[in-house]
Amino acid sequence: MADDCVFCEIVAGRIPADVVHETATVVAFRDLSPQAPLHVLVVPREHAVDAAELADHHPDRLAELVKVARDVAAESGHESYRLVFNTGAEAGQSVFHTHLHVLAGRVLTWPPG
Ligand code: DGP
Repeated sequence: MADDCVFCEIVAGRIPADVVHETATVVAFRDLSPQAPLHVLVVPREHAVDAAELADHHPDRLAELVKVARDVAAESGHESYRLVFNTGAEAGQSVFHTHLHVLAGRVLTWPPG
């Protein structure tokens, strides 16, 4: 657990969140600022600053994030969904605890902004 990490606090249950799916190693909860009808963040319980660090230390966890994302989308009735890891401040990362965005429920354009 890292000091001053909001997602570590959510995983620990010290900050409330709308949790939609949990496993022994992963938690999925609704984004505070949804950008689509379904916008969920899937996070590992252990702290890693980004997806690459998680891949270095817990490569199996990356696959679990994707599988939970698929299950969350399916549970909401979505076959199509977008998965995003913003990595680094210039790419839009604002919380430095690995999180996979799951977006669905509207037409998603490309390229992203
Ligand atoms: P990113 O910009 O890729 O680091 O995404 C961080 C997301 O986290 C952003 O969409 C807003 C969301 N967020 C930040 N703080 C909280 C919080 O306390 N609770 C929830 N549910 N989401 C949060």
